[in-house]
Amino acid sequence: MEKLIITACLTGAEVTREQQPNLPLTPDEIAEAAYQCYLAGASMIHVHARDKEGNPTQDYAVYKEIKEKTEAKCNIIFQPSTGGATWHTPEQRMQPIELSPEMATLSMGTCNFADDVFMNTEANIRIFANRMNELGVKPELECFEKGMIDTAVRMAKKGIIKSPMHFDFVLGVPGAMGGELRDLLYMVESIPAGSTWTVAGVGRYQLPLNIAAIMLGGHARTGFEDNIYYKKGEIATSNAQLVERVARISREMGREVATPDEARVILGLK
Ligand code: KMH
Ligand code: ZN
Repeated sequence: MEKLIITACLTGAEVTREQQPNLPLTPDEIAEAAYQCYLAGASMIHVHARDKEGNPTQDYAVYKEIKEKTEAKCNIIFQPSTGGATWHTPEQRMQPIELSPEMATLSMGTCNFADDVFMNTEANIRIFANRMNELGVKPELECFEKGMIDTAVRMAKKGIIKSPMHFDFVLGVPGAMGGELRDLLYMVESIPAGSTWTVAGVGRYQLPLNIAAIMLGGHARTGFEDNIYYKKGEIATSNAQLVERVARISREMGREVATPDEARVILGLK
């Protein structure tokens, strides 16, 4: 089996310091959290920027600062969000693509997102994908529902999305697909042969779905964007604590953890 790629989703757009006192918010804090996750076994970071007040921002300059500060510390793969927060405009959301990162997220459809709607029209998905193609940015295809996989496959047939595709199944968002094992299996069975995939389980689904990914040959996303607890009732002390556990379990199950350069090969980034 391929080595495991662990993605650390460090901050997200929704979590607050009140909920998670160890949440990294400033570029310095995010870069340091990225480095600690790298030391713990992560080969990629999924990044959401925050402004000086701690609110979600898609500002190019803030992402640039985070990218540069992270790259000064280690060679972890930098994957900015183009999802942002539900209230960001498509134009705001696209800004980090202009940094030409190796990867960026690309959400593949619209769904309810807790009390809000996460809006991704096909027209906008095409605009995001075209710009990523122009700049050589590989999309991580965020699929919150099985229909979003079907959209990706349709767009791949038209050449809008290049193959082999890399999927991220985001399971357990209130308003979208659940995070039971059968939900993951359905998603895994629905992607084209030759694709790679990772899974982001929200809340209590995070650890069980990470372990399922280790067993099934997929890859795992962990971190505060999706879950703030180490276990029920116990707030995690850092993103690295969550990464370290996934790395440890994977190694104990006989699956080694990929370095950033090994992850680049698995994902076709180099
Ligand atoms: N914050 C969510 C509304 C992504 O990063 O690409 C969208 C999200 C997806 O987190
Ligand atoms: Zn995100």
